[in-house]
Amino acid sequence: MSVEILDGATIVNFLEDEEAFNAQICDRFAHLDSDHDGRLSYGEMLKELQCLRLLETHFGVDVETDPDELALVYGSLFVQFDHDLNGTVELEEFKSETKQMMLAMATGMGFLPVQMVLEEDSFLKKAVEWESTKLVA
Ligand SMILES: [Ca+2]
Ligand SMILES: [Ca+2]
Repeated sequence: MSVEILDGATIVNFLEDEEAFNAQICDRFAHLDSDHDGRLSYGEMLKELQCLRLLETHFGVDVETDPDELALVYGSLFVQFDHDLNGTVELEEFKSETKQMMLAMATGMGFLPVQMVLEEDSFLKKAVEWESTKLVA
């Protein structure tokens, strides 16, 4: 975990650099796909869903602590990724949904820099790192 300052533009610029974004998506997907069958089951997605949930709490959404409620939240997030409803999340689904979510987040953030606590391997952290390498280059 680290504290970073970012704004909507950081995220949008990162998403627009398709090469950098795709590389991160493939990385993340391979990392989550622990049985290497090329698709993410609910169990494999759970870690990612928990990160997303954590992010939502940054944006003022109530934190549900009831395990049953949480299971419902994760279930509905999973279905949001699983566009063809075949019970697993494929790379393309993972990519397009992650992109949508990050865009929504960027829009919500606007262009005023905000301070956020970021997980080391989260996409937002990658976006910040990506931006700092751009600035140095
Ligand atoms: Ca898998
Ligand atoms: Ca699917």
